Amino acid sequence: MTYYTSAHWGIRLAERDDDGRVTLRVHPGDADPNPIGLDQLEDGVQKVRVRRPAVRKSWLEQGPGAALEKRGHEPFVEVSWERALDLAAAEIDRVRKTHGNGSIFGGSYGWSSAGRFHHAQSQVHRFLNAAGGYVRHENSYSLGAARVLLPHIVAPMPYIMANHTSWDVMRDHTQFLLCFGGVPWKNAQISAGGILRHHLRPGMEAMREAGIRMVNIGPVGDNLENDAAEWVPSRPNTDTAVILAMAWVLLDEGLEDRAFLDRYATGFDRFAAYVRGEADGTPKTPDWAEVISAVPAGTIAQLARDAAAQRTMLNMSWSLQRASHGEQPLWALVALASMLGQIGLPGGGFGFGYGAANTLGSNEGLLPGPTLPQGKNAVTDYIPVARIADMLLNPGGTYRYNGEDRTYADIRLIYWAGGNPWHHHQDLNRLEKAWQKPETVIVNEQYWTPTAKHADIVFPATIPPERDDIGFSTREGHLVAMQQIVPPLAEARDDYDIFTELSRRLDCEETFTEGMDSAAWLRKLYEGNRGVLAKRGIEIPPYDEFREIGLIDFVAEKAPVVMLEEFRADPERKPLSTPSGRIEIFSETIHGFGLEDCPGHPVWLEPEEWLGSPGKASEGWLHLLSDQPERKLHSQLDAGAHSRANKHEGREQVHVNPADAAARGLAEGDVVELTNDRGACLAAVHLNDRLMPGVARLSTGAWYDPDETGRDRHGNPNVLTLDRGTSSLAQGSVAQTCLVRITGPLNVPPCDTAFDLPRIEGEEEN
Ligand SMILES: Nc1nc2c(c(=O)[nH]1)N[C@H]1C(S)=C(S)[C@@H](COP(=O)(O)OP(=O)(O)OC[C@H]3O[C@@H](n4cnc5c(=O)[nH]c(N)nc54)[C@H](O)[C@@H]3O)O[C@H]1N2
Ligand SMILES: Nc1nc2c(c(=O)[nH]1)N[C@H]1C(S)=C(S)[C@@H](COP(=O)(O)OP(=O)(O)OC[C@H]3O[C@@H](n4cnc5c(=O)[nH]c(N)nc54)[C@H](O)[C@@H]3O)O[C@H]1N2
Ligand SMILES: [Mo]
Repeated sequence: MTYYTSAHWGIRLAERDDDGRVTLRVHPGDADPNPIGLDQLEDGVQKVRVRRPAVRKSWLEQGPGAALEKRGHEPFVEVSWERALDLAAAEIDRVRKTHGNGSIFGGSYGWSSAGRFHHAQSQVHRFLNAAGGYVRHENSYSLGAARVLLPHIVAPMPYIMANHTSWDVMRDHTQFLLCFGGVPWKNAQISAGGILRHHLRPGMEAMREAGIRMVNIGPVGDNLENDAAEWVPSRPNTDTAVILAMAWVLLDEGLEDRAFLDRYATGFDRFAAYVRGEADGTPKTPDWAEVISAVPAGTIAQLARDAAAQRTMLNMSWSLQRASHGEQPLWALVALASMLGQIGLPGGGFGFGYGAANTLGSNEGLLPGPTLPQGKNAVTDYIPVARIADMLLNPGGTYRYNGEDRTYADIRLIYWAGGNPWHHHQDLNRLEKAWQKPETVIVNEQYWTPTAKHADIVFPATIPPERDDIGFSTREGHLVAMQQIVPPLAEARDDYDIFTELSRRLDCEETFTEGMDSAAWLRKLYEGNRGVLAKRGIEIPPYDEFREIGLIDFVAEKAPVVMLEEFRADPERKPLSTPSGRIEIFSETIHGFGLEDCPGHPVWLEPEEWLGSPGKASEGWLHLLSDQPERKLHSQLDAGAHSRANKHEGREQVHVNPADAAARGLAEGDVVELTNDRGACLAAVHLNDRLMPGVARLSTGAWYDPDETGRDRHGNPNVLTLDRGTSSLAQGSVAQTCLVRITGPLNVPPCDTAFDLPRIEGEEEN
């Protein structure tokens, strides 16, 4: 028998042999499949599953708030489901009655299931809403700066995300693809909600065959999928300066498209005055930018002329806005694209994130899909997602966000389902302190992740191959009937069933379940979506037939996409949703917020720490990039064979330029310590001459594994990263702004502790 399952890395076929053993395979209809997750059911991964409900020992013995400094570092006691559910429900009830629902943090950020019903984040939000509400989060780690900035200046991120000019259009029309941060294939392996067909490699290959010139400006030379591409090394976090200097050249040589700027943009003159240096006495010339970025002035000037002379697509990686003042490079890019005047033309304008996920550049249909309604939240309070440690450490503290003065809640209880803050948050030693503030932490997890280990009550959750679901993602061309392939491991339960039991104990079962079990919900969500699609003239079979055929391919809905085409065609009748209806190169709204760290138009502001800080480079500091890992999705399946094969003696590899390694007496495979004021971790050296000297690269995803001193043994860059907001406009994560020292070689044993289970004791009978 063949069944389907699905994950953010792609649709998988499951085959069961005569002995009942299940093998996962990639989908044969995918031209460029990847092997992520094929090891999901293997022993190495199953070994780190949570098998039974567990409670932190001191919490169980002494109650909420006990021995908080031990959270994350003490044994668990396994208890029955009844006992664990009773304890959790009673604690949620105590907290909501004593402190109010505004003291429950249920933000629960993270990339849980591709299945649209068993999506843990949607489940926990629906449950907490039913139970009276919770403090939520806004935005994402991915796009913290962009999601706040873009609606002010051009269009909301969901529009931008879903309407990138497609690969086929670029192949036919683009002449020059100029990238900041590349178009990395490794990241386009995934898409939130799953993938039927991967588009990046075939798309880039077709562009290469069409002879389209490609240039990547950035610290890393191997993240443009094209051997013929040119690499212009630049210091991390300095792209804004390069873009401003390109703008200066266009102005200086009269190459800006005045007609476009007049008709489609506002505020260009104020920006131009800044670029010329009329405002601050510093013209943003290529010579000025060379000192900041290390890109030769002549190269900057020529790239500006080349961009103006032909059909040019500018692309910027999402990572650039995950940095100190991350609003600026993106705003500057939109300003530069406006000066080139090709926005809305086939193959021209700007892209923001080609290579960040499969969706960007897809020509699959923009279709609605099934989603679990989350109900109504009676609590209005929220935080920008990456401000979690700030909130926990400063209850009642104030901060600015998108023009508002806001106050942090006083959080007593955290509920997390479907995320891993010990993967995603910056400055983990700071998070360690913050995490000791709430009296109780409840986590639903499939695996004994560091987050599960940092909980008081852990509920074991099922994985997608253990449950039926519906896989869908817009512009990914499919609806897939995800099947239960194997029974739940040990005592694992679906998140939905866990929340059903809790809601019964909290007198909100009817609100949470509406009287339905999972099977009934799946049918309802599918049939509802079938009706919506039918109104658009798209017929799909009834639910039972869908479950039998397994996969619906929307290949007929494919059509070329040109971003902002309608706006260009008729800006009066199809204005943008910005206050002026046009592209805001100067934003009165943002200007009106009066923020020093994000004024009314794009500007160069020094990052909080960078290679240009006085003395830093000469003192041997390196800029650490912590990019997305090639062999996994964040921290997921880090224990699997595919991820482990890229580790050296059980550790993550830090890429360094051979010159930097030689200067420190380091060779391939040496174990080194990466340190700064915030923390330390170990990693194994990998020499890479496609990395700019002065820059190191340690991909994220290694499970946090601190020794007694707090030094991470496994190679998790987030013990080093900076926990600050991009600016008081967006308060996004600044993971890519980070200086470190690298020393070694160290004589230490291989890392074999990262996937250890916590100490688990059986419950005493009495
Ligand atoms: N230094 C640095 N840090 C970064 C970044 C960076 O570039 N550099 N990038 C940031 C970005 S963009 C992101 S999106 C975040 C990602 O951060 P996360 O999304 O938090 O990372 P994941 O490892 O995907 O965590 C998902 C967790 O959900 C669990 N899970 C999956 N499915 C289910 C389910 O059905 N039920 C339950 N209960 N649990 C489930 C998984 O086991 C896993 O532990 O990291 C951020 N952190
Ligand atoms: N395989 C895999 N794919 C993923 C993910 C994963 O975990 N694994 N995560 C997904 C998620 S949640 C997200 S948000 C996206 C993120 O997508 P991105 O944000 O694009 O991903 P990164 O890998 O952090 O960065 C891409 C490249 O940007 C470059 N870069 C970093 N800093 C700078 C800079 O200052 N200037 C310039 N010019 N270049 C710079 C680096 O060379 C880096 O390789 O990826 C998604 N795709
Ligand atoms: Mo992300």
